[in-house]
Amino acid sequence: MSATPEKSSLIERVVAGETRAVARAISKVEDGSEDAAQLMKDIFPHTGRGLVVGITGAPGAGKSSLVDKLASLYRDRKERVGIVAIDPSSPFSGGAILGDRIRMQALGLDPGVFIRSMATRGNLGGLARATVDAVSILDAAGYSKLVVETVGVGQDEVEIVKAADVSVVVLVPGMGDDIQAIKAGIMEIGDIFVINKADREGVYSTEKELEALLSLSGREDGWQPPIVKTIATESKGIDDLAVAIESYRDFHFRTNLGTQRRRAIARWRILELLRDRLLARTLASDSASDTLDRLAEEVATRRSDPYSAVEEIIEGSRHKAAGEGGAQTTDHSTTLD
Ligand SMILES: Nc1nc2c(ncn2[C@@H]2O[C@H](COP(=O)(O)OP(=O)(O)OP(=O)(O)O)[C@@H](O)[C@H]2O)c(=O)[nH]1
Ligand SMILES: [Mg+2]
Repeated sequence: MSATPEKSSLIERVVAGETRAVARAISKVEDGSEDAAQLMKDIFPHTGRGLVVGITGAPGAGKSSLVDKLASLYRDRKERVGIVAIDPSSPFSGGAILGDRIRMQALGLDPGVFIRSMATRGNLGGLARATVDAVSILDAAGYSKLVVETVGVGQDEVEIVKAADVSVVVLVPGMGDDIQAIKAGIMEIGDIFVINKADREGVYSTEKELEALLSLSGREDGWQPPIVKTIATESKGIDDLAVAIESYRDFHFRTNLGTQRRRAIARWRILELLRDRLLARTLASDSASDTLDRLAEEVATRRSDPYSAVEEIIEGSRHKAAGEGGAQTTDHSTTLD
């Protein structure tokens, strides 16, 4: 069946690049509303044109300042820029949201730039999916550069950056031990490394340390991640960053690695969605939350264990599905048993 007129007009308006429609579509995927799935199905044929740039790094490294300057550079080239920032609800970066708003205020007034924050709070695991969907919506709306900013802590956020066409990791001078600490998490996902705040002491030693680390971790694709030095606050090095981004994209086109990466991203998106859907379906009933509370209590007081608890939930939802779902589900579970 075709979509309702209301829905198809939302798609049409998104594709026409209407800001309000874009905002509404993103809210739908963020809330996980009923018609979000149909919306994303309709959006999909219009995607795949923009370049997705993921920017990650420690709290306060200057990611938003860089995004701001990079966006201005793209605007000078008459490109439309979509920015999705993951609202850092982590205690590490208090006050950042307000700072972002102020820093990006000038951009926000430009109709060629769309800025959206995604909340990490209260998003039951769906953050990565919602963010990637938001990027797809912006892509469909004709934004040719899609920038995702995220603090490089937490699995979800690393996944989000991995789903970008180009991943930029932002460091600052004098991190020393920090480099070691974050190495495990985000070093291997960086296609480009930025040493921002290059106006500060210790740029040289940070660069040397980074070079040493990078030389150890030879990449399978043969790409040598460049190190770009920037001073975001003074708009210095932003051109170099843009050049690095373009060269990585060209490298991918030339070597056909883009196909591999796209396949890996597609696989990840399917699994992410499957996980979301299965979880939502399993916890869909009114009694699910009570059951969860009861099982949590049982595990906490050691009357049960987490494995048995999960088995009980799965059994429960299977029986429910068999009861409601008619012949097909029943047949299926019969063959399984
Ligand atoms: N000295 C100096 N300060 C900078 C530079 N870039 C950014 N800053 C400052 O560093 C602070 C943090 O910058 P943001 O751009 O908010 O950093 P962020 O990485 O987005 O921070 P979170 O989103 O909170 O993780 C601000 O006070 C900026 O003005 C730089 O190149 N040199
Ligand atoms: Mg920021």
